[in-house]
Amino acid sequence: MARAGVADTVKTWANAARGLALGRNEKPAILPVSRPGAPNVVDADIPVDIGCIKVFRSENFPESGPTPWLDQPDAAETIERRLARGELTPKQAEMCRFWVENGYYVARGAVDPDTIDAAWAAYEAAIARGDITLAPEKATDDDPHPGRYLNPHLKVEELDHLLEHPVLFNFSSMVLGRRAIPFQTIASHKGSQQSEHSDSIHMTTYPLGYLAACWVAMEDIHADSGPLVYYPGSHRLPYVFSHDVGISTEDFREKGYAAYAERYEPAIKHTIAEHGIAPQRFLAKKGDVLFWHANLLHGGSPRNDVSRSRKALVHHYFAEGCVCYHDLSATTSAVHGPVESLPTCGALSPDIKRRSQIVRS
Ligand SMILES: O=C(O)CCC(=O)C(=O)O
Ligand SMILES: [Fe+2]
Repeated sequence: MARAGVADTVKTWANAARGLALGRNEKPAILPVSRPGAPNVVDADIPVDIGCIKVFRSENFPESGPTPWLDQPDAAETIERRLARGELTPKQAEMCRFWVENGYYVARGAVDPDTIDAAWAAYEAAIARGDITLAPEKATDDDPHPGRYLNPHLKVEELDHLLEHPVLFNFSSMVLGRRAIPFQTIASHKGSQQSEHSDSIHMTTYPLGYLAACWVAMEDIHADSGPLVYYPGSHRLPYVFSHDVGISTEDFREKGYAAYAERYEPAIKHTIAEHGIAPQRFLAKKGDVLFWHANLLHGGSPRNDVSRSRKALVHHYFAEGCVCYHDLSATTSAVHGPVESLPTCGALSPDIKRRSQIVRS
């Protein structure tokens, strides 16, 4: 996208953002129809025999649709058509239009404070019991807060229930256009200070774009705690994968995240500067939620005051009917179980034309 395009969009939609909110009483989005009896089938225009993919990196998959409905060139018309048919409420249509342009959405007060407090207390109790052990991950010697924890919902029932919270699940399903399936959760006591990135290099889908994330503020977020930052409109820039920035499978195996810090992070900083996209900070109140698109650039801003906590819970959902893997580490996602159980995509189709198109790498 041209430099002016993204910058103009950002200005236009910064105003529109005010006043848009998904209240608790908002009618949930109409769920996409899921095909009964076919939960493990990959819905891609180009069939791929997943069993033949030996290295799960984006360059080993074909460029295939379908593109998520809100990323398609006719998204605006589709939204109006669904609105006219009563499949979307006027408010949901407004959210979808905002998503198309900006790649994020802020839902103020989406989760009620009592639910938040109960979920966080249960997380702390699991830590106190020793069910969960947090690494110190000290940013400075005097950093009093512990590190992040991956997939706490597998240990804490209250966090597991939050994955099905109607606002979080329905919004994610609405923008994905398919049923949202939990991919991963992350709980944190403090700011991540993570460099800007798109989640798609870490959590990748085939076909591309079927990931949606939400960040739930588990307390009021102070400006000096290192709030989440995001770059409106950046989701419309091209996806950048390991291959695009010269990180080979061996590079990651040998150097790990040093290879990512060396090649990927500077490339993304360069892209942001080149397109002149201004960051926004998520200065949330407890229970506010920020949703973002699979390719929206975001990160953790510097923690100006390390004594301040920044309690948050992130959900990453993928959509039913896609393959999930990790481009950077070239591994399949645990959500699929062992590789042998990965869905084949058209490989068993009775349609010979479809079978002959199967890509084998
Ligand atoms: O919480 C943060 O600062 C960043 C989180 C993030 O990038 C993610 O969970 O995808
Ligand atoms: Fe992220």
